[in-house]
Amino acid sequence: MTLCEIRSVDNRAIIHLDMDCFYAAIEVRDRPALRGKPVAVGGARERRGVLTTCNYEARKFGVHSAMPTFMALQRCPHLIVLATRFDVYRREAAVIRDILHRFTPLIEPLSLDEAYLDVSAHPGAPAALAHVIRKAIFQKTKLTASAGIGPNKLIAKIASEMNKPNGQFEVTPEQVPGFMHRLPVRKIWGIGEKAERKLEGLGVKTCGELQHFTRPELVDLFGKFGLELYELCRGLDHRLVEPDRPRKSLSTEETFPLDLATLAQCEEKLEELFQDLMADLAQKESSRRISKIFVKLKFSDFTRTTAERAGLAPTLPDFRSLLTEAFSRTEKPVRLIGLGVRFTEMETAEAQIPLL
Ligand code: TTP
Ligand code: MG
Repeated sequence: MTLCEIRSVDNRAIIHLDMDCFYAAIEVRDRPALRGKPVAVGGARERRGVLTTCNYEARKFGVHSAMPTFMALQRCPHLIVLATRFDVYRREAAVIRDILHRFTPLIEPLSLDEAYLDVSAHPGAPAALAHVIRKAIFQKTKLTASAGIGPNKLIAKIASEMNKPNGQFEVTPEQVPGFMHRLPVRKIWGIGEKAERKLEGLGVKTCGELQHFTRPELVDLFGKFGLELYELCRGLDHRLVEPDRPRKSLSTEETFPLDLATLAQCEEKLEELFQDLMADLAQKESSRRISKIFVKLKFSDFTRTTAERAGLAPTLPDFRSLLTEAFSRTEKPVRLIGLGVRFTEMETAEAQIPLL
């Protein structure tokens, strides 16, 4: 058990962070002439496209994600519909992820633009911290984010919608009963349209009203989920933030336009690849312990070999010796060289210690 898990699971400091109209915000940022205009991102009307999202100006017209583009244009004839640029969104998401990692290693991404952060171990007040995080994201990306702060994932996620866009909302543990009392049942994950209608038929609209049901009654209505619902409608959620698994290795590689016929030619390329790997390592995984280094070769006939050894340091001479070993196995012309390191498997507790 990690130190973090010793804390009560019901009283943690969780931030749910959600970028505002993420794809659309990126497009508007990159095309300042579009600022203030209704903008959506998705497939063209002519190709029976669907919108992935739209900005808040477009939402005023009733346009929303997953809406067919032709329908969106009926509601908002001036809507500007742009094609998606996933590579740009992914790059931006990685920049944001790096910013979040400055504050806690306990980050659970939900999608490209959404994540839970467990900041229980952080000395600062969680709402102030959410503010600092949002500001850091804006300074770096010129994109706004909204945040919800609460004692668990359920509350934090619901709270992040309360002051969207570019806002945040905190529900302290003391405020949970009042917050849940008024909350529409639909806000609870697991309650979809069908369940909402079922409850409405029983005269139940808010979580406060749902709290009058006993566990067996809820099981009768919703099966096993009824037991969870009994807790959720009281604002209790025992799910922990589950961080992404740390990467096991990091590598860099290059495919050459002309095959390298000799070891000397391969060695010439080694230094540049080595510098790339070192720069990447410093930026992304500066504090991880390295267990092995390796050199991978792909040959002109598309066969491949990897020379790998434990206990070697990631130095140029050590990579050179692995290159020699790999090359001498076949001496075939080389079309690709890859250099990499493998990390020691980290214990979760070890990953968390720096913040405690
Ligand atoms: P969301 O966070 O759901 O939406 P959003 O960021 O556009 O708007 P909000 O301000 O309400 O948070 O989704 C994030 C991105 O995921 C969104 O920009 C586009 C993409 N997406 C789809 O591709 N299809 C969908 O149906 C939805 C909902 C989102
Ligand atoms: Mg979003």
